Amino acid sequence: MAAVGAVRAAPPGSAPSGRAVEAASGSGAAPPLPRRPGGRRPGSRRAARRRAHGAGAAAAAAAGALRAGGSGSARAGGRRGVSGCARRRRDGPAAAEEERCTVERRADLTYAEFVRHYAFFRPVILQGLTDNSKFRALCSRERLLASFGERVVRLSTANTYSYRKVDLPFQEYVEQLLHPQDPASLGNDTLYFFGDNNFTEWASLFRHYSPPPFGLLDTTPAYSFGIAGAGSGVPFHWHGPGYSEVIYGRKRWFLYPPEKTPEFHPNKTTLAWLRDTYPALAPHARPLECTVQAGEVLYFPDRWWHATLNLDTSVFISTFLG
Ligand SMILES: O=C(O)CCC(=O)C(=O)O
Repeated sequence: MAAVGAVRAAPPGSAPSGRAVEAASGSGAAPPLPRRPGGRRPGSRRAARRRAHGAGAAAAAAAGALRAGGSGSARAGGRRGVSGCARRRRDGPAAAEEERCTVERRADLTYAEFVRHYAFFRPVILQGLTDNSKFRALCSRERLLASFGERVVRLSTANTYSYRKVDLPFQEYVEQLLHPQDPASLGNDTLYFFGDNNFTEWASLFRHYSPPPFGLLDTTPAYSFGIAGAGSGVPFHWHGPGYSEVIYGRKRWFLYPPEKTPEFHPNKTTLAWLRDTYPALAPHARPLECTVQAGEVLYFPDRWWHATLNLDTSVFISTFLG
C-alpha cells in the first residue's frame, strides 16, 4: 500500500507517492477544476445535521450485513466476481441497514454541479458517469488469476499508518488470504492489497479503467487498485481528494469533515471500530456513511477523514487527485 501508505495521515497538501502519480499520468486526466473558493471549510452545520440524521442504524448497517455474509462466504455483486460466488439475496434487517445512507447519491452529475456543490465541500456518490463494464469483466477472479496469478504483489497491514509490507504471488494472496476478516485481528495483523501496484505489470488492466471525468486544478490522478475480503477495510485516515469506485462487491464508507477528528485507534480494524466504538457514539458524533455498490464511485474532498469496510469480497480502485 505504498501509494496509500504514503498519503495516509499525510500533511496537508501532500500528494500520493511519485510512483503512483507517474504511473497514472497517462490516464486521460479530466479538465481541471478551480481550487476551493475563499477559504471556506467543508463540514458545515448543515452537514452536521445531515450526519446526525438517520445514523441510528449505523453499526448494524455494516455489521448486520457482515453477519449475513461475512461468515465465510463472500458475496460479489450480481455476477460471479473475484470471490467466485454468485450473489445471494439480501433481505431483512441487514438489507434495511445497508440502505441507510447519509451521503448524497447523484446520477449524471454535471461538472458545474460537482464544482458548485461537492468538490470542496462534501462527499458524494456518483452514478452513471463512466462505463467500466470492460474493466469489470477483466477483474473476475478467473481473468485476474489468469493474467496476474504469478505476479508478485505487495500487501500492507491494515492499520492507519501501514507499516509492514509483505510480498507474495497474487495467486497465493487470492487463494490463502482473501478470506473474511477475523474480528479479533488487529490492523497490523491484517494484510490488505491496495495501492502498491506495479504499474508496468498491471498496465494491461489499468488501461481499460475509465476514471471519473472531473479533475481538480494542479492535481494528477493516481490509481490504487485493491482486492480484499469481507469485513476488511482501512481504519480512519485522511489525505488529498479522490474517488473510490467499487468494481465488485460492496464497500461501506465512514467519513468526517477535516475539523472533526474521529474517535478511533489506529491499530484497530474498521470492523473492531464498528463493533466497539461506533455504537457508543452520540448521534451528532457519528460519521457520514453509506454503502457504495458495484459501479458507483464515491468522491471524498481534501482532508476528509475516512474509513472503509468491505461488506463482500470486493474489487475496487481509487483515483487520488494528488
Ligand atoms: O478502498 C479502501 O478500502 C480504502 C480506500 C481509501 O482509504 C482511500 O481511497 O483512501
